[in-house]
Amino acid sequence: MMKKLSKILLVMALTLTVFFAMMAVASAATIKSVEAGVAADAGRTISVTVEYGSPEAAQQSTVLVVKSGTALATLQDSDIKYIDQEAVTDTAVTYTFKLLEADRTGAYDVYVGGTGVDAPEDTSFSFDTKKIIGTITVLGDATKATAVATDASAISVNGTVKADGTYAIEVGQGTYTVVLGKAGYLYKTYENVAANAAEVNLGEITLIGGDFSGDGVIDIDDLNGVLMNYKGKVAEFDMNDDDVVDIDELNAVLGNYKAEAAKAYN
Ligand SMILES: [Ca+2]
Ligand SMILES: [Ca+2]
Repeated sequence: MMKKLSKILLVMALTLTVFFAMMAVASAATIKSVEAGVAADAGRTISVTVEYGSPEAAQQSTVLVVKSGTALATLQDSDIKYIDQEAVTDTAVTYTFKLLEADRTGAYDVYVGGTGVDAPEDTSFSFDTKKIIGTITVLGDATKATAVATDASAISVNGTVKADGTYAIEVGQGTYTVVLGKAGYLYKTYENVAANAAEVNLGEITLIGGDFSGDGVIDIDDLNGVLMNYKGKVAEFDMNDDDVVDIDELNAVLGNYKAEAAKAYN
């Protein structure tokens, strides 16, 4: 980890040196093309091709990628999404790279330069945002339901659930595990959801009530919880948001007793 950080700091220092050097010698650098999401894993592979006036004019080429709007003057380590340097042996240099999975949405600025370049040239690219949508049916306030998409790197994106139960999770292109839930209900899991279209609709699901402990099974813990809080105003055990733990909750536990999240929705 420290080694990696040191390397980043070293490349940063080199880059800043290059940026300063650019001001001293005048020459031309042109970003010929920036292509984002052209490969099989579209949305992650970026290709930046830079053309220089001559190989001698830009002995070192540098490319820096940051989120759009990042101020270079106050650049932090965490702002750097990609940075690299190449020796220029031709007039064109192509960088092909991937961003982290967490950085698959939104717009980015690309800066290129080199020794012998008068000013860093910049351009930008953006990834398409995909939407995972559907409808959650629950008793009471649907806006208290949750819709979360998690990628292979365990990075999660929270969606929004409207009062009518419709939800939308905005993600970058990729494959996700989507979990829908609400306090007092068995969560519903969708595995391997491929977000590869503008909208991916998971359809309507009615959540099964009675899991107040949130452990994915409706059992004695949930029954005891409802009985101990019976006629109480305890939000944790109130699945229909009527401000009382009563027959509704008891019926849900008894009616769905022994139901498990992993099987109940199949
Ligand atoms: Ca439970
Ligand atoms: Ca209630």
